[in-house]
Amino acid sequence: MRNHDVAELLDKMAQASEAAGEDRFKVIAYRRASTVIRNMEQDVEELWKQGQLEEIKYVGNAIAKKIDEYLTTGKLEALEKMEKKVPTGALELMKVPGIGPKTAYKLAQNYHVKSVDDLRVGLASGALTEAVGEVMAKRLAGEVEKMKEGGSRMLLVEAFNLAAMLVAYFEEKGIDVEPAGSLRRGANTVGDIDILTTDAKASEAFVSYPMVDRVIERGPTRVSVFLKTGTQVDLRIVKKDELGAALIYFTGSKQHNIELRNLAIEKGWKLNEYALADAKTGKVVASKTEEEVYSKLGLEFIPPELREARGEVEAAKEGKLPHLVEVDDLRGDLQMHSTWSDGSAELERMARVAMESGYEYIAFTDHSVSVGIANGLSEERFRRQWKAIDELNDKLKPFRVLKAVEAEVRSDGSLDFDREFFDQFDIVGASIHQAYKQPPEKLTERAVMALEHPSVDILFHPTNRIIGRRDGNPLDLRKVIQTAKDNGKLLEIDGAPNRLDLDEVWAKRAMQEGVKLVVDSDAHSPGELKNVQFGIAVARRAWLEAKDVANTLPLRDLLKLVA
Ligand code: DGT
Ligand code: CA
Ligand code: CA
Ligand code: ZN
Repeated sequence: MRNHDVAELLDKMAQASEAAGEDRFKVIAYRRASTVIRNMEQDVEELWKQGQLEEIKYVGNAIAKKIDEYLTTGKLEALEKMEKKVPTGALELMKVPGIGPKTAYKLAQNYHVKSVDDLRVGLASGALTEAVGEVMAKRLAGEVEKMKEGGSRMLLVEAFNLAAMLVAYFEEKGIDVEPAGSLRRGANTVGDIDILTTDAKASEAFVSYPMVDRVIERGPTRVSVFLKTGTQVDLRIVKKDELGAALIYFTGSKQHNIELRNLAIEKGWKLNEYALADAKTGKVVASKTEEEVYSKLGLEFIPPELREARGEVEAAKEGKLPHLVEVDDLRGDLQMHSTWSDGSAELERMARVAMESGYEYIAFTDHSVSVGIANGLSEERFRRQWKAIDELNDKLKPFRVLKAVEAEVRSDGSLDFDREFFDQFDIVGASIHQAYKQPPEKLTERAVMALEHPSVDILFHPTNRIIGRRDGNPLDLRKVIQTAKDNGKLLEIDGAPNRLDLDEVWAKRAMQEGVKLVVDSDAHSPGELKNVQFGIAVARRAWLEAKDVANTLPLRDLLKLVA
């Protein structure tokens, strides 16, 4: 799905037009179209292929042409031209709340402020007080500080894709690099990308990477750049003998490192990015591999996803770390959509791709009728779909396509069909999309009603959060978990990269309560089937083992579980 890319492109058009002093309505038009495309469930690429771009709300002829150019060529000439009119740095400055296009232009053009870092320095030294005025200078200093702390983080999938391209680029040049930081820990969002190498050639190769926008810093052991996406990437060049210690250090988390360091101190050693060494003599105890360092500290190897100071050091000491679930443990995927509702691919294409990825079964969970915007299915249309699924199953045997549904939990907690109809599905999932602004008690009641409904097997993406856009519904998740437990129902970890819902904290709690989870892709196109890997990252960060995840079961056992 390229919706995110296209939305970003339109945002950039909006920004560049704004900074270049273009007509205000144009700017608004780009923003509106961007918002719609970012949030819609249909695949923009699919609409484009069908020549239906202008069917999208707020996409007129002019914007449709730009999207077409971008999807055809991967570029947009108008944007490139526009960006040339804008002084370097102005776009980055506009990311600071309080800096509009005029101020950005002035700072970049007349005061040589080319980045947020320049701005920070300029504000701190008082050099920019005249330019923006005293009150504004104070306010901006505060904003810049806030941005440093978090600000714009990317989704795990974005960091993953950028890092994969970088790794491939280095590989082509015969240079080995290892991702570290929050990306390696599989965090939901990533601030910047950290990579490690032992190859000194990497520095030169890195600064000539075509996607680099600006080199922030270049030293013998550290090179930092901004990519054209605005992403910061930090490359560290470390000694071969010190790779293990460096990997631990730069994988973090900071809090995990602190716990390790304290453990080292207890043993009369010190631990830093170079080595675990004797505190007095400096003699190296371990440094080459992570395994050695952990082992000398008396710990089992701790998988990166667990390195969050959530009890993993204690568990590793006692040899009680979980044997974490892996993508390969999954035998099927229990949430995906086809062209019957809002997916972009036919049943058969989705099924074949799933089959090739090694699954034994999948479930199509097209929406039920009350989700009008997602083309939800009536009973009549489901019956027809079942026929198609029966035929497909004959064709793809022994692979099994399950009949399922993503049943909307309506605003009063009821579902679209009666029990008799539901019982003809193999699996029934329930979701709350509509009326999510109800008060917390009402939302909780709806989730509880769904889980108590005799036909429902799974509660999909329980909080309905969209990362970066809206927080999860303020449900009483303790009560939801308790209800799932009491009724033997499943809770989902939805692997769609902007959902990752349940999150790791609640998924772990559900597991500790004995509730089983399912990890799904929620794919709306074949390419999205591999999004289960991000759901698995959440599952691992939640300490889940294969036995805690229902779709690791062989089909027969799974069907028993949901019977
Ligand atoms: P992010 O980029 O905000 O998503 O999170 P991280 O965890 O990737 O953090 P980052 O990029 O600032 O640093 C990467 C790792 O390097 C971090 O997880 C631990 C280590 N590290 C960085 N700075 C420090 C520090 O001041 N103290 C300690 N103990 N470790 C640090
Ligand atoms: Ca990082
Ligand atoms: Ca970093
Ligand atoms: Zn859904």
